[in-house]
Amino acid sequence: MPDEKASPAPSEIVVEPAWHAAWLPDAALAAVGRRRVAVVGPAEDDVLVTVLREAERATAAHGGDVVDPDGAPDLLLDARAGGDGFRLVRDGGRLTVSAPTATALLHGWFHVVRLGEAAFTGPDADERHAPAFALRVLDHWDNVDVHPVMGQVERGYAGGSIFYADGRVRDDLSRVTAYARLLAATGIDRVCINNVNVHAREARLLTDDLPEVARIAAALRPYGVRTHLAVSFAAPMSLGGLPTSDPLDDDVRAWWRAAADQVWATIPDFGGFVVKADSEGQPGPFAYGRDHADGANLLADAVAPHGGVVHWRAFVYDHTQDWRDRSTDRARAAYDHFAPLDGRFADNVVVQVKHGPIDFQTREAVSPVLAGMPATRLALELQVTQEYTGQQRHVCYLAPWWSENLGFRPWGEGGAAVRDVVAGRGPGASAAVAATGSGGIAAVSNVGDDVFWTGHPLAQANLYAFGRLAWDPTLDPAAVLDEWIGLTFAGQDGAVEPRVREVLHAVLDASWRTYESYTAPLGVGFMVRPGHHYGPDVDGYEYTPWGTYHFADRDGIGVDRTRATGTGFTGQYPAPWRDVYEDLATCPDELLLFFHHVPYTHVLRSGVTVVQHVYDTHFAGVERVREAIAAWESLDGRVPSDVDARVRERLAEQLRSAVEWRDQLNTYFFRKSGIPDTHGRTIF
Ligand code: GCW
Repeated sequence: MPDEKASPAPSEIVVEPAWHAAWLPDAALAAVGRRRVAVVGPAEDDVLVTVLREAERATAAHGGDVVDPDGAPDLLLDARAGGDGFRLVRDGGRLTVSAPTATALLHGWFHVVRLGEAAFTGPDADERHAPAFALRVLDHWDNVDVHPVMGQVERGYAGGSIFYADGRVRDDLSRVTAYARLLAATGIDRVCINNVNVHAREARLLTDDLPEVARIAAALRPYGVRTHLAVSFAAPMSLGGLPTSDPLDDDVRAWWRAAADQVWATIPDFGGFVVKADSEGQPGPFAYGRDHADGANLLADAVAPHGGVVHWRAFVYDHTQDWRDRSTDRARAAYDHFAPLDGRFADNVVVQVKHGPIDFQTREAVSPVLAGMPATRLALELQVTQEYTGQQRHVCYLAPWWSENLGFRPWGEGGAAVRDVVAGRGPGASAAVAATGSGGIAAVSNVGDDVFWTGHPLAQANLYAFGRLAWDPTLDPAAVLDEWIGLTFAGQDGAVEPRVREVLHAVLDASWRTYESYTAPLGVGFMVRPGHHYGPDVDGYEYTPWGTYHFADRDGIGVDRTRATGTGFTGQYPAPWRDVYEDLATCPDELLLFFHHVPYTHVLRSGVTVVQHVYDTHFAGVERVREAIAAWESLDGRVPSDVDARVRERLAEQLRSAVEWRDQLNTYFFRKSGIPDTHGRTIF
């Protein structure tokens, strides 16, 4: 136990006045701020100016200095080098970070910040650091107008939008620049600033509102973050007054080209478009008897002269399904629509695939689309915003789950992993896919105008971890969490009190598994309240058109997706998984109900029956939440009081909600099956 006096009192920890400093409090820059720092490179480059400002800010706060390059700096930051990413050389006490661009140098600067004292005191080194994925995007589901049902930010759990208020782009965008700074410190360099459900008001960002979009781009640019827009496939009609949006119509093609020309004329470093088409009511090429390659290539052609990219989402399924029809399987939809189109997408189209075939569930199989399109640039899409994972009221550190998805090997042990596929290194990758470094990664942001950015202060860890995994998907989630703790909870001297570190690991490391344990069991998914998706409702979606069913009856539960007797979804996987999932004896427990319909008495590979597993995990999950609360409360004054108060409030709600989940799920399955808990615990 360290001396009480050695730990900073909450009042000494610097918190930004208007919003929380997240992982960049001034204290996190203590080590670098104590040094003599020099910056060289093209002085007219906005991002180089940012690097210089960063160095000035850190050294002013901590007693170091910004010096001339030949003034014997401890840290030389040089933006005139060649190669990819940045190079870090430690020679004696002196550190040099060099990069070909100011943005790469900025990423190098934040790498040094992350390392803290170790950056300067470690053994001599010569390292190259480059991102695994060329495209690292955060998607915002922000609306300009408050949507009557979905609000300002669709699936947002952190207040309003940082970009928009009162039906327009905010006048003061300083917070957007602060956001870009946080993102740059993780390695994210692209942001799509509006909802993929493009409503009438938001569609106009593409045309009338371009000057306003340019202001947002200008706010992101100092930190090397490029702007993308979600666009409506029907824009030629709704904005251009054309009678059609048919992708093969000449006037439609000309309209999109002119629109793209205007965008790049206004914002020369604009990134590209994101499209949700023929999905949940959004317009798309199906209306004209065209397919998604026709649709995506239309936009690709328009943005190609400007070096732009089109992120085209594969989240296409029938949301007007009949629950009585057992032959339609939502899990099959993306593969059925997209795999046959492999090879037809232009080189600047990225097909963006949700990690699972259903919808960002706490547990589901990895999408087989990721293994089925070797001649297409694919991106993995994750959800940082916790729509299905506790809505930033529950602690749920998602990096272990994302890491499992990134590391999944669709062709079995020794084969390529998903992270290789989206980097253009999957088996059979076409020359174009390999040459582009493929589609990389994208995720839905969890940020809003809440003082802590993410509602739950500990949900900041998810945003940080997404950025770090986008840079290096092989990082260990616990190590990433450790970095985040080290920066976010740095005391004035830049160090974190060991007890704080220990408790944050205890609360966060296994929190995703805890969440899984008290919610829907064994990969079956959903069981959430319809619409807002918070809290338990086992049959909430069972008789709806959405295609997310569990088929529980008095005898058993689960979705038969086998080739032998079910929907045939297992056949979308290559070997060995098509057979591993097909066979009850080899299907992993955690996905059992995703692939099979089994009796409640079916014995899992773990040795317990399905129904007993439900009882055991739901009782245990609530206990884990109680333990997390006890651990947090033991911190008692070691974290800033505003963070402490917010976390306590959220933990109390998490416990209430976990108890509700436990009791509803246990009671539901007890009533359905009539099978009592072997331990005789209370089930209502
Ligand atoms: O998970 C679902 C959400 C929708 C969202 C959709 C999508 C933006 O419930 O709110 O719409 O996914 O990913 O397009």
